[in-house]
Amino acid sequence: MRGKFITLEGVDGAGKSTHVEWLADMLRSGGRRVAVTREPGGTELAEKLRELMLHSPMEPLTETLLMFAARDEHVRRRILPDLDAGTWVVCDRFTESTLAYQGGGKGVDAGLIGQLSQIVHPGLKPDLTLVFDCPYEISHARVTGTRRALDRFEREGRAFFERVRAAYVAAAQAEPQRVHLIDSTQTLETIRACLQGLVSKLA
Ligand code: Z5A
Repeated sequence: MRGKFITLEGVDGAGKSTHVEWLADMLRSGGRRVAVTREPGGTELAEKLRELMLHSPMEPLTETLLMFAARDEHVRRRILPDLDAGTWVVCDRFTESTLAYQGGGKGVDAGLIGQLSQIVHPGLKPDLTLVFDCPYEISHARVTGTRRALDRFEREGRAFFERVRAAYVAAAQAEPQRVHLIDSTQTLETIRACLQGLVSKLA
């Protein structure tokens, strides 16, 4: 049977990476084969593109096209083969990030992003998307408290952050069965109980 595709999303510092390995281990303890990966990244070339995107100034459209170039490599070389082999894939960010950051945050046309996603991953949509939601004050403090050098996205200001956050909220409202907002100001234990409940419905 095909594996399930779970993605974790949210504004920078909201806390998604904190839960990725925990989620994978929780699934493994239930007998699943699980692969953990991330975007941008997940293959050798996509990781090189990630470095460019995080640190080199570029136009929003260039950034969007590079995100999908990296995603094409990732989907074809890792995600689809794993899912087809019955492995569950837990991915730190996917196309919902492009809609939120390049679309909501930088004004790239959502229709164009939709077209690119149809070209790069037709028929592939996460079975479950977990959006870690967090107010600016808290996520910003988390990011600046854990880092020395911030990347290009983390250096954006509050207005950008609010547009990205609003795009995620809109995504959850548009597809409430598949996209779930998680209040990331809660304790790790409360968040994990919530994740466990959501994932258990996928089996
Ligand atoms: N990007 C894009 O623009 N378009 C796209 O299509 C894609 C990506 C795919 C890199 O992603 C950048 O790529 C990203 C968007 C852009 N922008 N940025 N920045 P990334 O996922 O690698 O980068 P990130 O969002 O900054 O991830 P991160 O640094 O791993 O942050 P996080 O996962 O949201 O947070 P965390 O590392 O799990 O937690 C941050 C801190 O908070 C840490 O010290 C935790 O211990 C703490 N924490 C977490 N949860 C809690 C709770 N509940 N209570 C207390 N403390 C907590």
